[in-house]
Order: sequence, then structure tokens, then C-alpha cells
Amino acid sequence: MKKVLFFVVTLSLFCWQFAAAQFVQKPLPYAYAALEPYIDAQTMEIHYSKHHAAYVKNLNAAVVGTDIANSKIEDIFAKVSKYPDAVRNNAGGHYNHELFWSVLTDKKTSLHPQLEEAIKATWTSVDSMKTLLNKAAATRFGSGWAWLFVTAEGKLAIGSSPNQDNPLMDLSPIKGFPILGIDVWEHAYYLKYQNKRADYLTAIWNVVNWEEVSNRYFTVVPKKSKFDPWPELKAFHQVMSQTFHPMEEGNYAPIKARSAEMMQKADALAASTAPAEFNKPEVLKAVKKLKADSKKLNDLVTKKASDEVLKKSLTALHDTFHQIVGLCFGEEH
Ligand code: MN3
Repeated sequence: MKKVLFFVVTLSLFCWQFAAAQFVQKPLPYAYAALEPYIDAQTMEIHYSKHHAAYVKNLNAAVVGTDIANSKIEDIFAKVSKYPDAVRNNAGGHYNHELFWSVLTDKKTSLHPQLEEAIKATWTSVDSMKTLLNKAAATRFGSGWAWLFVTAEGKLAIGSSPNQDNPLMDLSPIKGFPILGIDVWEHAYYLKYQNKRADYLTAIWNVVNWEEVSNRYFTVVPKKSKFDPWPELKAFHQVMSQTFHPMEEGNYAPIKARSAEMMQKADALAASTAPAEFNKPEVLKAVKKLKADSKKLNDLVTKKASDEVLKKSLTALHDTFHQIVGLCFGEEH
């Protein structure tokens, strides 16, 4: 009996601990030494396995048994002024470091052209953005973070925050969605750079993961499409890409489910007025063919034609679509 009781108590303690660990630290996406010589291995190891780990542990301890124990961290930030400082500091500490690891890399990455264009439109060049972000980081008194973030209006902005605050917090004077954050706590650079924060800030640009910064940007800003000027062509393209590529991989379910929708998109395209730059007889002729072929394909699907027959029909339709794209945008295909 005692043994059973011991087992139950141990199990429930285990479950409680398990349930309490709402927030978990993701594995570091590279080795501690990967960012050498810009960030040394020892700094990375202590920063990740001690500092960040402590924020996660303390955050879980701060929320356990409260009404935010199961909240998403972004929802906590949205009302963080209502919670104790332990929540603010450790939720910020966890999120900020998770972001920090993700926007660093030892791989060669590049900015998405749309984000690059937005940076240039805001600060004339990527270099001047770096200079301004470094200035925000260098002038942050004491511990904190410098941010490149996107405002609610979709504009890029630069700022800094104290301690573990970030622009997602309701009490933050700078507000938006952070796409790049630079940790300027001494624990991020002191072992290698001592008091020379500026040297650390110069070095860090060698290891920024521009691909991840761009990905974060596109979680809040819509990706532009070359099809934007002709919405009906864009709508057709969407159904085409979501049916043709699965079919190429042997999955016919999408085209069988959406052939009628694709026919409707082709009809809408044929009925629309092409933007002036695309309004050429050869484009309109190809669009007419696209409409007729979409109807044929839908008829085949309705008649439950074989996959082989559908493949031939959809491939021909896809060719016609790319003929239109080529005529409009001057691409070979
Ligand atoms: Mn840190």
C-alpha cells in the first residue's frame, strides 16, 4: 500500500512538473562555436545554457497555477503590464533570446529583395539601417535590446528597450513586431569584447541570418507578387500552383477537388479587363484558350477520367498559363 501511495505521489509530482513546463527552450540551431570568431563559443554556451535557460525556468515558475499558465507568450506581452515583474522579465527573456538565436547563423544568407527595398525606402541603404540600429544599441544605457521592427502600419522602425522588454509589450514605448533583435546585455559579449560594446556590434553583422529576418518580416507584411496588377490572373495562378505541383508528385486529389473552381477563375480572368501593359492580342488569345481548356479539364474530372488523362489535360493547361506569364512578364517557360 505504501509503495502504491509512493508511486502515485511520485507520478503526480512528475505530471505536475511536466504540466508546469509550459515554455520550453528550443535547441540552439547551430553549435556553440559556429559563430566564431564573431561570437565565441564560451559566451554562446553560457548565454544559451545558463542565461536563457534560467529565463525559461523562472518563467514557468512565475506562471504556474495562474490564469496565464497556458497562454501564448504573445498574448502575455499584450497585457504584460497587468502581471508581476517576474512574468515581464522572464517572458521577455525567453522570447527575446529565442528570437536572437534564430536571427544569427554561420551560413551565408541574403535579404529578401522586398525587405531590402523597404529598408532602402526607409533609410536609403542597408548600411545606414545597420548604423542606426548599432547607434540604438550603443546608446541603450545598461542592459537591453536594440530592435528592427515592423509597426502596426507595416512600416519599418528602429528602437531599443531596457532589460528584457520588447516592442510586443503593452507597456513598451516602441511598439511593433520585432524582426531582428540585438542583445546588448554584457553577458552577450563581455568575455570576448569586455567593455567594447561597439566592437561586438560591428562584428555581429557577419552572422545575421537575413533569411530568418525576411521570414519574420513576411509574417506581418504581405509578400508582393508580380501578379498583383492583374488580380484575376493572380487568383488563377493560386489554384494552378496548388493543384499542378501536387499532381506532379502523384497527388490528384487537389485537381479533382478544385477543377470547377479553376474553371471559374479562368472564366473570371477571361471576363476581366487586362491591365494596359498586358492588354495585347496574343495575351487575350491565350487567355481564351485557358478558359476553354479549363472547361475541358473540369469536364474530364466530372466524367471521372483516368489520372493519365487528367495529367495530360492539366499539363497542357499549365503550359498555356506559362505562355500567358511569358507574354506578360517576358519570361521563358
Ligand atoms: Mn542575453
